[in-house]
Amino acid sequence: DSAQQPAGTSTALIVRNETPFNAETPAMLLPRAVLTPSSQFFIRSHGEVPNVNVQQYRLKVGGLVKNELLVSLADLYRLPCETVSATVVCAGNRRNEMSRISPIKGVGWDSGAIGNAVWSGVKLYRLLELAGVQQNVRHVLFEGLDHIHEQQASTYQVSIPLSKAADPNGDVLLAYEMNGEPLAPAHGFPLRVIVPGFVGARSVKWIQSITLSDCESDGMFQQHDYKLTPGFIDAETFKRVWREYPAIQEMPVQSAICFPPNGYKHASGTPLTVRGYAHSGGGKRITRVDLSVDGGNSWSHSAILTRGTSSDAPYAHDWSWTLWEVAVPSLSTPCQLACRAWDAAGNSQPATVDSIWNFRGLLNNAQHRVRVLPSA
Ligand code: MTE
Ligand code: MO
Repeated sequence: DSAQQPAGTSTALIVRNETPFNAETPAMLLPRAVLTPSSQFFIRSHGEVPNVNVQQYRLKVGGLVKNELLVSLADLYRLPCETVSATVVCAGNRRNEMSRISPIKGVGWDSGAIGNAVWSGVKLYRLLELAGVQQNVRHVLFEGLDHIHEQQASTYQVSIPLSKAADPNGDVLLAYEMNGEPLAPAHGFPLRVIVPGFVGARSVKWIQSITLSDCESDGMFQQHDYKLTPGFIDAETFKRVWREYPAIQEMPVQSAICFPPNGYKHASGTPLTVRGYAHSGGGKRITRVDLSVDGGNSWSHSAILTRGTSSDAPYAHDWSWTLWEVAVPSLSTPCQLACRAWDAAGNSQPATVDSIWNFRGLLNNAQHRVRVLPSA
């Protein structure tokens, strides 16, 4: 097993796929620290980790630009270095709960395909200014060096809107450091994109080119995967109707109970501290997390929040998750705990997984439920 374990990654990770290596953080470890240790940070890769020669490495910035750029790492290190604290979350986080309703193809994740880190590097808008954006540009395309397993010949390609990419306060970063250390190979060494507030799929690792364009990426991860569909669309139907659905960009509001785990045994009538995370897309601040001890029939507790974004920045810049805890003075068991978060736009989570089930198992942000059993 350890033969497959990439360098610098913790053996505590739950391996979901060996080749390519995909693994999640045991949810119980997540609320321990606002910054997820890099070694415990989940890994989602669609292909093998590419071997990069740092001397020869050049990032290409091209497409509809006034001056095409070929940027070495040394060039990047000479530009202003900025640090952004941001959560990365996979669109498939919590897919396993959807698979229990009806089987789904895709990596099986519990609630640990999420992590929060500080990322350092050069803001993308600076490179866009250096390259000169032509007037008809609407999208910024990213291409990784890796070759994806699902489509042997193709590299990993996605895009984000120019409005996000070119906004200095959008904080899109070309990051060479994670938590104050050089990126690990599995997390995108030597350079990756971080698109705060967007689905993890847009934060392209091992970035080799940035292309300015009047249209979106035509890559499969922009057009055919990572789209949210209604429950009545199946894989076959989707092959005809994929154009009708937009690519997922900003994440919805989300929260999960990380402790206790499902099926935890607890002496009835004694205190229990419940812990978890909450996060919303687009930088929207988490304003509240509610806890229910009766499966969501009533919401009896408000959580104490620990924000991952330390500044008092206005509502649109909370890129980091919020950790939360509720000390329940006396919990009668058996019971079902449920949590729901609210964000600054007043969004909250759907009550049931059934109501948002989709054939790809994406964006499961239903209220998270955990059963607690009496101890013997
Ligand atoms: N970038 C490249 N080049 N190749 C990939 O397969 N996976 C994406 C994104 N960037 C991916 C990629 C997905 S789906 C997610 S969720 C995040 O990387 C995961 O980032 P992490 O592995 O650092 O946690
Ligand atoms: Mo992902």
